[in-house]
Amino acid sequence: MARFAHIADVHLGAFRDGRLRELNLQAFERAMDECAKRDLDFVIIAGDLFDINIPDLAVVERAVRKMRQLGKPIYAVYGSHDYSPTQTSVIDVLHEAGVLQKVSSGVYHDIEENGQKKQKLRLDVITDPKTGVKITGISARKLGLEKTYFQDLDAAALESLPGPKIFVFHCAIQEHKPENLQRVDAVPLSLFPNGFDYYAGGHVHARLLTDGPSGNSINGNGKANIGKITYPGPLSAADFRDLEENATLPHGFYVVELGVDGAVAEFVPIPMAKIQLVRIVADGVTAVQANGKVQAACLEAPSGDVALLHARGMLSEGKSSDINWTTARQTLEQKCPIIYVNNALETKERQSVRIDAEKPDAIAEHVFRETLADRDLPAELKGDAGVKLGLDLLAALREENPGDNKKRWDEMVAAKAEKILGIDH
Ligand SMILES: [Mn+2]
Repeated sequence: MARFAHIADVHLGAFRDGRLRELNLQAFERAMDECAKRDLDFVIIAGDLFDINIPDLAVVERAVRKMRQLGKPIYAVYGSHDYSPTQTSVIDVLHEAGVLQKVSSGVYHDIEENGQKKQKLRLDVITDPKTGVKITGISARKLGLEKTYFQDLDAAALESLPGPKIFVFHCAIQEHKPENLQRVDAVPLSLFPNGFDYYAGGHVHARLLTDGPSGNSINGNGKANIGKITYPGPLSAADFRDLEENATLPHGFYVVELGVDGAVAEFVPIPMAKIQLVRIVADGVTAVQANGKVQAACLEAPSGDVALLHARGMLSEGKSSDINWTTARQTLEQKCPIIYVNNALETKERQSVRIDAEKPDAIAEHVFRETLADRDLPAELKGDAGVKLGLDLLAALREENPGDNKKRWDEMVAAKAEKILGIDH
């Protein structure tokens, strides 16, 4: 019936180190080559094709060349990284240029439910011209606001569509959250429309493949017919954590065969690089001893393309800057040309603050408090008052742009900020 690729979280343009950025880009090029080799009908990109909404044009050029070469339809949603509420995204540009097609547009309309008028979101559905497969989906929005789209979704309209059909999304699912993301915002399965043959996910940087309709994927609203839910995980890597995982578990994408009996997915690994982990735990030792451990670990490290040097622990004496990182790097460079240092060593005097990294509000509050404490400021900008002011201003900036008019939105934010600051005109 149809054969397609399901790719997600490519994060083209990620990494400050140009060599890592290049490896990430090459992984995408190789993935496109794999798609060409397999003569697929189309490709689905479930968000975060790019690392930011306006990436470096050299990166865009390379990606576009490869997508054009493939010559197959590419259907995509925005991810949390390449979406912007106020600016145009590269995804919009590529959509207008015909390089890919966005599959997440829709309009709100009135419907009557149990005698009550309600506003419901009706999604546009694209039909792939060659296979007749119907594709629709929901993009990421800022700060997990895509949940409201799911809540407003006119699911009945989608469920009554004859198949085969694919639902593309970029968010975590409550029932399928990996352990390290337990506190992250997620959408429950009960808000997903039923009856799709394949649910192509992105956002969660961990691979997942559920059983599909015959398996255990009964969703929360009592209807059992929910198809395969899949996250391919990152195509290569976008940060230290991805690289760390990629050292032992190959990343890649899914090739899916959509037949009368449902979807069968095969994982296609895309080796990114030979990654060596150099882990040092220096708990309760002095900085001098820790330095010994770091240097020894670097000497013992095997060769590869990328070395991840990860040092953690609480030093009993001295500070992490006492460690000779330059020598450690030089030793590693003999064996791995690319080095990524993650120095998480702590000292008692200046213990880095452990806060719930999944809650942006707590982080913002903490950062304001710390920053304000160190500064010479008038009393009304210090302490709780200063923190509140900072948080209020941040909230005004975070608000979504309801329309396309950037200038009007800028003025709206400025007016709100003036009100918070008590500035009168
Ligand atoms: Mn991502």
